[in-house]
Amino acid sequence: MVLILFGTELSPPVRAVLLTLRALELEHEFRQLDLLAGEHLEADFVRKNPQHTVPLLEDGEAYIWDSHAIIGYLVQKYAKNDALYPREPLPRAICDQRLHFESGVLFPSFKELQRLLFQEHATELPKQRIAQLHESYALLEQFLARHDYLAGEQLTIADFSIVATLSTLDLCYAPLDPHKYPKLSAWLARISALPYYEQANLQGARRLADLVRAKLPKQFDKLWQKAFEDIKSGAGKQ
Ligand SMILES: N[C@@H](CCC(=O)N[C@@H](CS)C(=O)NCC(=O)O)C(=O)O
Repeated sequence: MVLILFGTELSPPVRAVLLTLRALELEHEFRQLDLLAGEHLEADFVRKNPQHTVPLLEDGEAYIWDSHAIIGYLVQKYAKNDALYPREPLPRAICDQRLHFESGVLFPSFKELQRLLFQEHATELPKQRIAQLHESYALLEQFLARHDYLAGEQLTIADFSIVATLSTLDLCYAPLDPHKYPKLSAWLARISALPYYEQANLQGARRLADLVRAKLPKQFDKLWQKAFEDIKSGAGKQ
């Protein structure tokens, strides 16, 4: 039975699932939904997921939603080993803590910015919302203090969950300053080197950044001027 993923590549949590599917080399069908056109509110989709969020995974008779539940399920059910979602209590707890951080802290900041821009049609980003993103970046920098990956010395689904949102925030709302967040920048480069990263995550993040740029041309250019200056001055080189 082929797994069916409902969503859009514009959505970070959908891309966290795409990264996991690709890492596990699982065959799947990707059914695209246009959220801006309200396709996730249509009766057929709401019957499958009353919370009408994407991603939604269909596996045989089962419908599973929330990216964190989906990616944990995929590893537990289909992976050849538990490396991507450790079974030992302490490594599992650390991985879960990072997943909850994405769900409870990082993603809500992103979703609020999206709401302001695409529903309230804000023409400027509130400073305090951007400051909140930097608080999250600083915490992630600390999570990476002693290890190369977010939950330890090996890649886990916590990296997939957080990279999908973080890379989107970096491209759309708050470019990551490699001077300020050297470990986080190096981690992003490390994950970006995965062979499936560009297709499973970067393409969608770039597509969303184009939409954000069209909404906020002035602010976007200011954000990016700073990022380009950093690049020109050699900041971020490892
Ligand atoms: N915590 C959820 C968040 C899912 C979510 O809010 N997705 C957004 C797209 S990025 C969505 O479906 N928005 C439509 C809605 O909330 O009705 C997850 O990780 O799956």
